[in-house]
Amino acid sequence: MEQTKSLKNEKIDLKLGNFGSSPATKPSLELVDKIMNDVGTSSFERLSKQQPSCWFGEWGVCCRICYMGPCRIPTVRFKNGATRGVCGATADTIVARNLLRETVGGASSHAEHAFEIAETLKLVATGKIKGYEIKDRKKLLSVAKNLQVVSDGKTDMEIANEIADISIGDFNKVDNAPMNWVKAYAPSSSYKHWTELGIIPTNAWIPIMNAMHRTSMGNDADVTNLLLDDLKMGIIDGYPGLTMSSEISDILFGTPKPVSSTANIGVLKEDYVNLAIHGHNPLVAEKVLEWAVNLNEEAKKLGAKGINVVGVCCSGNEVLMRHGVPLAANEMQAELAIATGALDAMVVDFQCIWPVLGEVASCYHTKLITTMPYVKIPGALHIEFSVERADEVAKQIVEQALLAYEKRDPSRVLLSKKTEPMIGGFSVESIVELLGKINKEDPLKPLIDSIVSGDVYGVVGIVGCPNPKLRKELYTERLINVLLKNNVLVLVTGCIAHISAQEGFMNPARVDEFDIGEGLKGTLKALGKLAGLESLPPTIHMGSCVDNSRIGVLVKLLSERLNVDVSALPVIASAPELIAEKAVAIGTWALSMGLPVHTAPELHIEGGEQVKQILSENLKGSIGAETFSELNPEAAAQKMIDMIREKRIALGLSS
Ligand code: BF8
Ligand code: SF4
Repeated sequence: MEQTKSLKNEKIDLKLGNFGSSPATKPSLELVDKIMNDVGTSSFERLSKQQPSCWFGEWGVCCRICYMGPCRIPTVRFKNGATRGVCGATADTIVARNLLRETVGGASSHAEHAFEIAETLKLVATGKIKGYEIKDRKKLLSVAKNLQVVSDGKTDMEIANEIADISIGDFNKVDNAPMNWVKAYAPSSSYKHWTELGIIPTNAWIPIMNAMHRTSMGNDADVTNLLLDDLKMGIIDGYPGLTMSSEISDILFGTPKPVSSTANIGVLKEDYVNLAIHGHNPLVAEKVLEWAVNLNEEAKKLGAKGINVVGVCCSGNEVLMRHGVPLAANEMQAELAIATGALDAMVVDFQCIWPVLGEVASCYHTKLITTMPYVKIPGALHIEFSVERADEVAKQIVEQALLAYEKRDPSRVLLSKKTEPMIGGFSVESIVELLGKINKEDPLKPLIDSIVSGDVYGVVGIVGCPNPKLRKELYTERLINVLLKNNVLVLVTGCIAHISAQEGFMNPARVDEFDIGEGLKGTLKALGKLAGLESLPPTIHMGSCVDNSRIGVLVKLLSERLNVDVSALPVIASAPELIAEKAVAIGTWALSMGLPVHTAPELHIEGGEQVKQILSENLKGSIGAETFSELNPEAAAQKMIDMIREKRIALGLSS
């Protein structure tokens, strides 16, 4: 701690932000010193070296899609300079094209994730692979029903085969019929708006190709036309992306139920072989977990007490939700998990895996193992994964962790023993089951009653990432605090779930410790008792980022049960520490459904007056929703509460 004290206040603040403010997380601050000493770099150090950041990029007015450029438009901010690119593109055209390309990046990530899982279901259903099976028959039947697959008289494999064909077909069909997953899972009011706007996709791949085409040099320059396509890309993200991924993963691996676990870097254990699972693909994560169990005795032969599997970012959320694997680190903390010197291996698949991890791992005994043919990282050991060879590959990965354990240098280990208890695993099914204990015939009614009475004033889905730009201010924790105080039910996913768990917002035992509004606290306690807990946790963990689909399903159920437009519900989506294009795509999907969407930092649209006008104003007239940005978390929370109040008044509820 000597060194910490010797640093300037500003630097200490940065460190506080990195691990949250709770007593459980404070000991981990030392890791920031350690990574600077051992490796010479950290996220905050790299961020500081990027300052001042380029405002053209931040405002979205830099275009580099052709070699007459790069072009940038200073006149959106200053009096002098270019008003157009060499080709004549205006600031608004450039901003709209850039935004659409960001959304394509996110939608492509989620679509490929879904496609790989749908292909796996096909291989399982046709008996072509052995390592996976249908674990959740109930979910199989419910997905079949949603997709209008007749189940009667068919075997599970036949049903699964039809689901797989429909899912894969949604990517490669070339007719003009709406995509099956969109028809099946979109809220009816949203579907109606999309039909009127003509933005229902018929296929996942063609619109992605078209969006890249139309945003290349010399094509679509019409801002409204580009933004309509942006909404379509959001729909692609939502259904043949998020929803297909979660629903088929549930069929293959089980639908989550409430589960106890622990969070924080302290979940790494000195006397165990520590193996972290990082990325997003449950096809990899589930197998590695299975083989860690299979090879547990091998660890004991090496003198360890066993193999301790821990989760990082969304793969962590996947295995937490289904198996209670502890949450070690969010995306931004992955490098610090390695810097403990106690992590023997980190296996990664796709998305949110920082290239720096190779360099960090090479400073320790840690084996960083890449698995995807399209995600290789200098400094990592590549063991290529395929579902056909899943068992063999997962075994090799765990064996690498065992080999690395023997090389661990105890003198370089810095571990905290502090962990934070948590409850996760809230699928829609588990929430409905819980509410069904109050009203079996109409399980949503108790939740609706709580909203009507104001005990639950509204609902905010807080999703996305830990952004070093805002982590230092503890943006997410502060936002959650204000919402809870005002009786707003907070649903979380992704890395926000990690932040929330580390802060204690998922620990039912701390429900009296936080300043939670009496109505919400009473509701959490009453529902918790029904679940056999002292209370539900202050924030409800609904899963990984693809599991935002679970929030989408809940929104669909509520709007259809109440027969109101999604935009009328007192529900808001927030990405308070936005990083990834995926988060932009998820927000675009939420917006397209009719939910107001808050982001911080602001989307890269500041330089596009018309773009801003459409997203923050005009869309209210068609889909009933808007985007807004607010960099102060308390002000953002207040704005959400005000919006919820307006919606409540419009619904005739108490304000
Ligand atoms: O998909 S929350 S930093 S890990 S993008 Fe990435 Fe953001 Fe974390 Fe999960 Ni989601
Ligand atoms: Fe410049 Fe137009 Fe080329 Fe963009 S497309 S870089 S604005 S010339």
